[in-house]
Amino acid sequence: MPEMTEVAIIGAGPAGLTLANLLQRNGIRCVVLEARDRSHVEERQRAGVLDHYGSEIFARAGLADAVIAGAFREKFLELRYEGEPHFFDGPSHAGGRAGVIVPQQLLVRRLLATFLDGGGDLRFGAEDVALHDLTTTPRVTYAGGELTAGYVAGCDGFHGVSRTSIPASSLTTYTFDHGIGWYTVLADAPPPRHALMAVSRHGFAAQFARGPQASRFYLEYRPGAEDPREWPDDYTWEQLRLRLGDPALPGGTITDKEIVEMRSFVAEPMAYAKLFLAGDAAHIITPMGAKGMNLALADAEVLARALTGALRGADDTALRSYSDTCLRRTWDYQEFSRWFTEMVHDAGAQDDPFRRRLARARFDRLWANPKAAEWFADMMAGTALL
Ligand code: RFL
Repeated sequence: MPEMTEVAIIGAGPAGLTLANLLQRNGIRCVVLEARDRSHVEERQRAGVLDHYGSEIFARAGLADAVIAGAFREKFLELRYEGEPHFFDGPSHAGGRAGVIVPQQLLVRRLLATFLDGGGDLRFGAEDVALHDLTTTPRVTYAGGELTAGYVAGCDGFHGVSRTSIPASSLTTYTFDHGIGWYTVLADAPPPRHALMAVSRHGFAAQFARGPQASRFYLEYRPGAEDPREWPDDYTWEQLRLRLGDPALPGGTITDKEIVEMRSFVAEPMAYAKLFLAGDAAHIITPMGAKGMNLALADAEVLARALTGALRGADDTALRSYSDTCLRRTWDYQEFSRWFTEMVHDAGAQDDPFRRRLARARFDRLWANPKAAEWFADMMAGTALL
């Protein structure tokens, strides 16, 4: 006989673990199936910014102390234009609201510990997950077991099995290639005083804190014309100094190198029968604007509330509108991410003076027009939809 649970959650990333914790607090039984082992999940370095809306999700659930204790609040974003600094004071334009720096792996580690300490059922190394009978009584099989569940939450990222279990005829997908490439390196190098993005005729670059002695850098590159994975580290540092306009930028050991696909993707609807997609399983967004992880958390909160209503209140209204609710925020953030991407990349475009001037106008508006500044600060804080 297969085991029974109320909600089967596929994937223990930010979306799956947030959902698991919120359901646990609402007294809903759930089982999390994670393909990888615990150390892999806990070590995966990716996002670093929890926006104001994201941190409020944990505050609302009484999880702030467990999950975001010690995180420091971001005040300024430095937008450096050909070496000239411009400081954007987000909190002062967004009623004091701002994001906090929380490395994704720390968030994941804390969510994992909180769920397990509360008696949560999380199965690592659950390979070959397959979903069956989604329109009747969902069944989930995996190497070593089988579950039946009232509902399935597909939180298994872009390459997971959940989205691909939906018949193609029931899904519309949108993909957009931003036509640029990003190379990211993690380095044992002192973090910047403020989150830093630099517009330069040599290409875009950015630097973000990833701990007291660690920075994540991003460098634009031309896909197809160059492969930055072949760049010697010295050349990477030379490019960073040039683009950040900081010849004295201290170097350090580069501990990780990755290509970030500057691609956006949305699957609609985010639900099929008793399967609900959350996070990267349903949408991916460029890192510009730092919304990927935050969208995953926002989906998880909406889904937790909707599942609780259906399972405890016998009211599936919120579950039926789950996809529409989450897609509104998803498209809003996709547009914001694209707007931001154009502003900081086109501003350095050597080959297109018209686009370059448009991007500069977009940039200047943030300092010249308080309403534009307010909108930008609200989008950064994740509070524009409130
Ligand atoms: P995740 O984090 O991919 O987690 C999915 C989990 O599902 C597991 N899994 C499976 N489990 C069972 N069966 C299967 N068949 C499975 N297939 C997969 C995986 O092992 C994994 O544990 O998705 P989730 O939870 O939706 O969270 C999404 C976020 O991780 C993602 O949006 C962000 O990391 C994106 N992102 C950033 N977001 C931000 O908000 N701010 C940032 O600054 C930021 N920087 C980044 C990023 C993503 C990056 N990469 C590499 C994609 C920087 C980078 C470099």
